[in-house]
This record gives sequence, C-alpha cells and structure tokens, in this order.
Amino acid sequence: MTDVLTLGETMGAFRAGGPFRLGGTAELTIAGAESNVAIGVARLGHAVRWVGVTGEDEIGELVRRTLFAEQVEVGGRTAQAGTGLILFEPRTADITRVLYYRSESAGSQLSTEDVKRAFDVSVPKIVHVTGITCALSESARAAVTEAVNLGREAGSRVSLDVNFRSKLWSADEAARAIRPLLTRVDLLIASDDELAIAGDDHGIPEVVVKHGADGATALTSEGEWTAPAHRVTAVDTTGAGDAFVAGYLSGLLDGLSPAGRLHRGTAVAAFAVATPGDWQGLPTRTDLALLDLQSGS
Ligand code: KDG
Repeated sequence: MTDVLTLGETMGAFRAGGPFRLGGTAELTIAGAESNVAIGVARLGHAVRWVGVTGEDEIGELVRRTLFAEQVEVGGRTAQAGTGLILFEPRTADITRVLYYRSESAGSQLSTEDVKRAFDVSVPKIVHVTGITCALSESARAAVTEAVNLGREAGSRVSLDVNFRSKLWSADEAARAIRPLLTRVDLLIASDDELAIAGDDHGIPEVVVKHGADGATALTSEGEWTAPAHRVTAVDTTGAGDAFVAGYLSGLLDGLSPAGRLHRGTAVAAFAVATPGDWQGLPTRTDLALLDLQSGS
C-alpha cells in the first residue's frame, strides 16, 4: 500500500557555514523538494514511495540510504551519470543562496518507465509532483505527465506544487509546462508569487496558497480558510514550503477538514524552520503534540 507517491531529483547537498568564497567547512547531506515532502510524510507515519534516478556514485548511495533510513520506499534506479549537487550558502534565516551542479545529472534522466514501474508496485492514494521536475529535462517532464495521467486514471488524488526555480527556467517556460497539467490536478499548491505561473481558473477543486511567514490559505468548493504561521524562531526557512506540503498531505490522508489540514501544514513547517537544513527538523506525531500543547490547541 502506498499513501503518497512522489518523484523528482534528490541531490547531494553541501551546506556551508558562511559565504562560499571564504572557503571553510560545509556539511554534506541531501536535498530535493519531493524527497523533503516524502520524509515529512513518512515521519508522520504514512507509507511513501519516492521515485528518482541517482548516479552510480557515493552521493547517489547517500541519497538512497538517507531516504531508506527515513522509512521512505525508494523506487527508480541508478544510471551512469553523476548524482546532481546543490550548494546552500545561508546568508540570513530567510535568505539562502543556491548553486546547482545538476545539468545532465542522473536525476534528470527520470522517465515515464520509472513512473509506470512505481504504479505497477501499487496505486497510491496521492500522487505528488512539482514544477521542479518538469524543468529538469524532456524525459523528466514526460515522467511528471505520466504520473499525473496514471494517477488520474487510477483514482489517486493528484497534487501539484508549482515550486518555481528561476535558476532552472523562466516563468514563461514554467507556465507553458505546468498549465496543461492543471486540468487533471485535484490539489494545486503555490506560493503567492507563483499563482501567475499557474494562471486562472482551471476548475481545480482545491487550491492552497502558501504565504510564507503569514501562513497559508485553502480554497475549496466548500469555502476559503486561512491559517497563520506558528510563531517560532526561524533559523533556516529552506524547505519550509515542502514541510507545509507534507503536513497538508498528511492531513488529507487522515481525513482532516481544510482548517485541520492547514493547521497541520503550518505546524510541520514551524518545526522545519526551527532547525538548519531542508528536512532535518521535520516532526514526528509526538513532536506535533508538543506544539499543540504549547499553543493550547
Ligand atoms: O524546496 C527546497 C529545495 O530548494 C531543495 O531541497 C532543493 O529541490 C530542490 C531544488 O531543486 O531547488
């Protein structure tokens, strides 16, 4: 049984202690928007499968064993290309400069066959994709389309996070790739500044808008709900959006109301921003209960 199936590129990540040009030490870990979501959902006890392609190299091993250790089922395959790299240069808690070394990477070789194999293993309750994967290559974009189509045919709920990355493509290119998918999407997630990429009214039943430190809004056929962000001391906001998505999807799987889903999303994001790293601070259910106790909800 798979609760959430997601697919994308997960890279080796170097997180520096200061400006790169000064040299010094950097921590080696992994990063990828979809695997961040997968780890977040897994920590909340759901069954998650991540599909991606990693290189036959030590960084690829690091990606696969880290996800495995986080109870994420690892699908996809290895390929004879380097595993992509991302370098994070934290400047303030809110601003982290990113450098990519991912062109022609193994991760960009993701294909429709990888997605078909994942559906052969099991039909997920939710298929979660992001715009980042569409930006990687033609075959990765086709893989996203395949996941949306297979999910739709199989009765999975299809979730799409725009996740625009200006270092990978332009807003126009993103709009051209993402808009055709939206007629088959059940849940669209975007930050305020990504809404223009998605365009107007595609008849999507559920739209969630992330407002960063101002919380999030859910618009469904039943109405509109807004939840504030939890007030915590943020040390690193990288991955906050992915953390929110993990909480929101977990809420959907648990049958929570839109308000409950937003609450879980903002709670998961609060934990993520309080710890350095994209995914390291993602909470378990026990952690979430602590936050609820503290806020009296
Ligand atoms: O969402 C946080 C991401 O920026 C990170 O994990 C890396 O997937 C990533 C990307 O493509 O920027």
